[in-house]
Amino acid sequence: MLSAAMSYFPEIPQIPYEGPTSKNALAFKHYNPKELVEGKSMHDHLRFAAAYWHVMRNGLGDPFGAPTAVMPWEDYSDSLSNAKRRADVFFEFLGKLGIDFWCFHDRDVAPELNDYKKSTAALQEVTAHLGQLQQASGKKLLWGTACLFGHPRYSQGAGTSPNAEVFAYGAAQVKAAIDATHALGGLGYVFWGGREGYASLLNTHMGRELDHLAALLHLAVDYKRAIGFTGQFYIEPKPREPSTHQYDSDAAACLNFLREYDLLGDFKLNIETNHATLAGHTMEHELTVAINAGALGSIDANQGDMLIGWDTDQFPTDLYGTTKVMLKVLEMGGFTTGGLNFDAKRRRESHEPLDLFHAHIGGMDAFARGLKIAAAVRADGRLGKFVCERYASWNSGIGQRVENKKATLAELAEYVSSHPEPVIASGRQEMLENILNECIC
Ligand code: XUL
Ligand code: CO
Repeated sequence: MLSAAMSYFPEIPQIPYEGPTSKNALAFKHYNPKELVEGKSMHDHLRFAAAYWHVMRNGLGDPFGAPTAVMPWEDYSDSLSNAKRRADVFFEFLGKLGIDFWCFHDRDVAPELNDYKKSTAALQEVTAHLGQLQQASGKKLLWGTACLFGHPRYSQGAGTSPNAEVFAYGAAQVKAAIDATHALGGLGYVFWGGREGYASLLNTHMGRELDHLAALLHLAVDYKRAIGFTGQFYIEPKPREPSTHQYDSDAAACLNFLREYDLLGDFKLNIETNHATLAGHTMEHELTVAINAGALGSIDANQGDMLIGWDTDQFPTDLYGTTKVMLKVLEMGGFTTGGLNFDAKRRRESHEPLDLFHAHIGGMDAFARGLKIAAAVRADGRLGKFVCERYASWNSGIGQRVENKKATLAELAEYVSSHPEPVIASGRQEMLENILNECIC
């Protein structure tokens, strides 16, 4: 365990809030955890989490070049001492930024040893160490997950593998990852279908694969109940990358799958910004689809690069983006089990440990501003009022009868026959965009 005097980031102070006029790169300009917004602290609205896989395990390699990240604490071995030291580094990192939640994959925190029993024993040992670090720091696990996409055995899927033994291996790995999450008091558990999809229908039985994926999720629900794990299960939609066709391609596809297989009562969605844009949607579209189904659970906060077109997992800096996300979160009444997990990595050129801090400070400030702007939009009230008035014709008369399922087609024909041509009001999109810009100050 890390001794109090020892530091892996000796040059980095505890990151303070200094306000919008500060020029200190290692200070928050907008994220003031105790500041109240709509009567609740920023800390409790935003529930920031850091992703273990990006902070501790992402070497920043790309398809054309070697990893660049400088990690002075690493000996790059699969040893448990290396894994535990990494955990110490991560918790110092969380402490200095004031990030109180974290997320992990089983193989981020403990090594894959190409042997289920050995890998699981390693995970259990590192989990015990992580539990001590949580206890000492008060940090909480937002969610855990199993990496069912990295190892070659999963190259053709895990829950959707054509090979039943691979399915069994994936299920066994899910069991061990749920156990670790449960042991750490995790508030949730995510299923991202990393390779749950296909590249060609020439070799794929789509119907059987979907049935098997649902079977895996039902087995996980049964297990969760059996061991008394009360964390929320989430599915994380994403199209393409890695499979050409992912079964969980967007929020609507996931909701349809969950309904079809009678899983909707046990799952919510974990929506990620860069996944939404890869699906050809905006993030607020995906959030709205999830909210409408009562199924928005958590958010993987990042942003993509529209010029590159793959999952670049960049830190969120776009204030329109963070504002629109926070408008949806406020509209929903805030997170319950979920939060804002920075599923984001530095650019390959930002290879120094210091850049980890700049990246998270920027993301936290961008969301703090988004929260303040969203609250200002709601206090201003013009956008909300406009939408209410736009749909006012549904509140009485023929509109109300349709909404209440009282009207008949014959009645509507009679209504139209005895009324003049409808006059539709302007949607005023540009005026509303101007109002949003007025609130961004
Ligand atoms: C991949 C992705 C994953 C999930 C967890 O694009 O977002 O990191 O969040 O497996
Ligand atoms: Co993600």
